[in-house]
Amino acid sequence: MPAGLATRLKAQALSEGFAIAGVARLPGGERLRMRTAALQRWLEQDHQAGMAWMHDPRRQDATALLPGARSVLAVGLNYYVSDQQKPGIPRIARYGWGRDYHRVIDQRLRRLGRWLDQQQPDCRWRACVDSAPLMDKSWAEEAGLGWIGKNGNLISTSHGSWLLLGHLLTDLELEPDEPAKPFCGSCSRCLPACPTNALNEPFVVDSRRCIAFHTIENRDPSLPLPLHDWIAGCDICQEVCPWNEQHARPSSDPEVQPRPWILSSTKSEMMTWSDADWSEKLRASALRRIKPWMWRRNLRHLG
Ligand code: B12
Ligand code: SF4
Ligand code: SF4
Repeated sequence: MPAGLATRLKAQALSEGFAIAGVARLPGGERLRMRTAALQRWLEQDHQAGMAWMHDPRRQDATALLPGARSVLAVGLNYYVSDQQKPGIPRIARYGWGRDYHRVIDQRLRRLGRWLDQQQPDCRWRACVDSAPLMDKSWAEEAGLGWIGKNGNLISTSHGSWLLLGHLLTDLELEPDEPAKPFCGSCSRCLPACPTNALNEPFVVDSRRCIAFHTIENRDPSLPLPLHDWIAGCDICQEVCPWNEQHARPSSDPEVQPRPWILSSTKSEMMTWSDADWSEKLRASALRRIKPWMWRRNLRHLG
């Protein structure tokens, strides 16, 4: 392996617009085995609610996604912007304000993969963003990007938790980074801040009680809990985190800048939008996962 390839790959990742990058070696250390066991426990306790795909066995074995995989590059896209939604309007979580992060991260990871091809022509790689069954947060933690906080999000000391994650698996043996150390310490602010008690146990998100799950994933015509002003995802447990208060850095990346309608549209305006209007507003957005009828259901549920 050419000396310093991992260092150059991480530098290349930053030049692609990622805020942070690190490398881990498969199969990962003891903590990754604990995370895999925690995932199994989470599934057994039905915390995945209706998300049947969470049972995919490949999630517990990264080599199943790329046979012969030896290393993984973990990257974080900073999606924090200084804009705020107008007070009193239905709330939409920040991860959905800009262009669909799956597309943004995937395109950038593929460019990194092609760069790797030039450095090491016989190598193999695979880009994974969220929809690929990989334990994104656990691998990012292993690659030193940050730790999994008590609110269930990966937090970095440099950017807080406003990071969307992606991975590039490769069969190359890259020099790994140190796994991240946890820095929640004695803080537990996020736990009582969750208005629906989805964080009953630190680190464990019970999707059945999580507003993000119900607004985005629940396909039932009615919802079992109050949405506390949210109609698409929920950022409460991140907003209260001191690491975000102190370390969120507004990004100038054009891909994460908010669509104006998200910052200003009222409930009554949104209720008049047709399916075609929603489709237009949600072009190339991660929020497209929420179908027009679900937006209306969520809006009605606000009361
Ligand atoms: C399923 C899923 C959801 C579900 C379940 C949430 C969850 N936390 O698992 C729902 C729909 C609710 C959801 C919501 C959100 N999600 Co989501 N989601 C995922 C997905 C697809 C899988 C996550 C997963 O494996 N969950 C299973 C459980 C078992 O894993 P876990 O959360 O890591 O929890 C375990 C660890 O915390 C571990 N653990 C860690 N430390 C410790 C310590 C101890 C002592 C113990 C016992 C356990 C423990 O134990 C936990 C449970 O057993 C990932 C993408 C991916 N492919 O990984 C995105 C992902 C986690 N989501 C993401 C985002 C942005 C969100 C939202 C912020 C969106 C929003 N604003 O609405 C919310 C946040 C809700 C929250 N508080 O976590 C990002 C997170 C980025 C980051 N910086 O962490 C990801 C990584 C997507 C991405 N590619 O960027 N999500
Ligand atoms: S996203 Fe909202 S509902 Fe879900 S755990 Fe965090 S605060 Fe609770
Ligand atoms: S609010 Fe406190 S306990 Fe919760 S994730 Fe942030 S630092 Fe950790």
